[in-house]
Amino acid sequence: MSEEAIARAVDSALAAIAEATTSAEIKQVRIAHVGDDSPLSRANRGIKDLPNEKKAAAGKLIGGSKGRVQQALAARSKEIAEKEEAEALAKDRVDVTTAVDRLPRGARHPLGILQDRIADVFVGLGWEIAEGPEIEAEWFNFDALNFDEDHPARQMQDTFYVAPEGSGQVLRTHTSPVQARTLLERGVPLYIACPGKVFRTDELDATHAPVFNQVEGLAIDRDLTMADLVGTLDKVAEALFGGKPITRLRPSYFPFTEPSAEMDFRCFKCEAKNGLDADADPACRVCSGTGWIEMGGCGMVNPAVLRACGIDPSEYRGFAFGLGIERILMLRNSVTDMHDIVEGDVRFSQHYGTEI
Ligand code: FA5
Repeated sequence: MSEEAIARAVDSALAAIAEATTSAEIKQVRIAHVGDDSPLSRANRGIKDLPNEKKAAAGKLIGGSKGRVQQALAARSKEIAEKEEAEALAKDRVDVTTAVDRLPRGARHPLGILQDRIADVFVGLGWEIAEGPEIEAEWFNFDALNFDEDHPARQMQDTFYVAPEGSGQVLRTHTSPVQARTLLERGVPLYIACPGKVFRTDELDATHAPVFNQVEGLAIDRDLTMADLVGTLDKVAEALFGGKPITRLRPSYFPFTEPSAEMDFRCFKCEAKNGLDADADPACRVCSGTGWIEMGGCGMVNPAVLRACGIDPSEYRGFAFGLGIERILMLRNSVTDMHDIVEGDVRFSQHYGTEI
């Protein structure tokens, strides 16, 4: 290849490089002008066929020419890459002021909201909120509450025992152990409410769950009577269900209260506002036509419990009650199936709105 031909090859390569505007074009220019089949590469391969005395000069010329083309290629490639990147960034620009699809909003579970609301009711009455552990000593869960050694509630079908056998620990089956704990810790007089989780070996069905919530109430003072218990329950019912709810107590039995009662609220859905059973709506789905809704157990604290906690029952007495919070939620908001409460589908929680 003559010197002129090499100069022409260089000129034509530099012109092609200058004209290329995209990375695809510059790639083609590279193949055409410095690729294996390009005039300069062919000339390079031809050096070996030249007479020895011409080889050095030819090598210098061709190598230098190819070097110039490659430098120009590198410079133009860099320009093109920068230009293309700038264009891509401009095209992908995000307008941060544009409205975007939000992540689906979560919701507080209505049980938590109701629990806070119940706690507020008691705080409003001047009571304190107490807490106890969910893994509880058998002594607090049963013995301190006057349960006999062979009380059926101690049997495995009701209680989750914590391994190993004989550990003396259970998952608390009710919030009542908080009674003994707070009596021992805080002394008397005492007015406490304790909302919290409890555990029983119940199957999950429309009205039962193995893990559910109760709120315990305990008031111990010098002159408390059943009338104070009824007055307190009326206040709680009024705060939770609105209006002037009517409550009734039915005789019952709990080892830790004497006398004991089941507490019913007059059905808030029926028209039976006068408290007469005959007024109940036989078709009412909330109370099954009875006119009454069972809310929990209550009674005057058994002197044996006070004695177990070092309190003189001739000086102090009081009342206690335990309400099922799921039960309150079901009745208050017409939830017909416990599964909806425990399954954790956010759509269930969402329509309660969020109260902080
Ligand atoms: C008790 O647990 C007593 N500790 C209540 C008490 C406290 C009585 C203080 C006297 C003084 P009971 O086992 O009846 O009582 O449960 C109380 C409430 O918990 C029931 O009325 C019901 O509303 C709720 N409950 C019981 N078992 C379940 C369950 N498996 N799922 C959901 N709620 C339940």
